[in-house]
Amino acid sequence: MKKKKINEIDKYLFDLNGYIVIKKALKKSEVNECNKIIDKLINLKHNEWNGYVHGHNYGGKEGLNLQQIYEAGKPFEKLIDHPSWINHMLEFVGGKGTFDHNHGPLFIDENFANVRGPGDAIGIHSGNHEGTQRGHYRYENGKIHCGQINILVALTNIGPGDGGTVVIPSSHKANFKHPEFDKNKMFKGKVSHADSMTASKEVFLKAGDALLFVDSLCHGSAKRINKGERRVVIYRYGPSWGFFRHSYRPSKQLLKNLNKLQRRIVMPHEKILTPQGG
Ligand SMILES: O=C(O)CCC(=O)C(=O)O
Repeated sequence: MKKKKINEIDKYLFDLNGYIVIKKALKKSEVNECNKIIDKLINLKHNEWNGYVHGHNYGGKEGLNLQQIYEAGKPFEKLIDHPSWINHMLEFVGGKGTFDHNHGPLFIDENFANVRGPGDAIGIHSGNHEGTQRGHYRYENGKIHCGQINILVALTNIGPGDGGTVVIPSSHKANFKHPEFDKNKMFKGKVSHADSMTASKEVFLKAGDALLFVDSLCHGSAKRINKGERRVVIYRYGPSWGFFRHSYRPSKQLLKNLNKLQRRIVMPHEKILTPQGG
């Protein structure tokens, strides 16, 4: 598959809204391969391991996270530099031809699959009002420079009632906190309704479609009310000098399996300099 070029509309809409949807980012066969692997991991409990994949949740109703999912086999390794979005990440994280690329063009600081059932959701969070470095959006000298871009790929169809991701379009540039932000955050497992917030948009996706967004976009999800599961996979990309969000590190075996670009994205400093040698 050829690497998808960014078209001018993608760039315009990403700058304008802080997100874009890439339709059919994964082929049906790629979605099926990922789901087959998740089927085998789905019974992991919080804090249990299966190989190098870790079962995790935040203690509320956000569903099961399968952290370090890029350790779960080829179908997930392929997502690291997937042709449907790698050019978008390079362009939107930016830094080509600068110090930012000294040890590699990008870095994934978190990667996981998330599975939610009825009643699950994630509260609204992020937004330019927080002013964080990690999620920031900046345009300068004709270029976009972002601290973190997320790719969220649907592995099941996500329509009304399925608990779609909710965004506040353009909030990556907002100067004020959304007045309904605090009452729609996650509180002790209770979530109010991100999808009912003024100016919110719930993003519906078909399995294989991907939502790409800058992390400073104010976002969360609707509560799933339908039966069954919502499955997504999320990889977060930033500059090569970033660091891991959690305490996980890639396994030696994973690093061996990867191609050069993937390896640099997963572990930008391949050779560690010490007085004893690398
Ligand atoms: O689960 C979702 O729909 C939103 C994902 C999310 O909140 C995040 O990536 O921080």
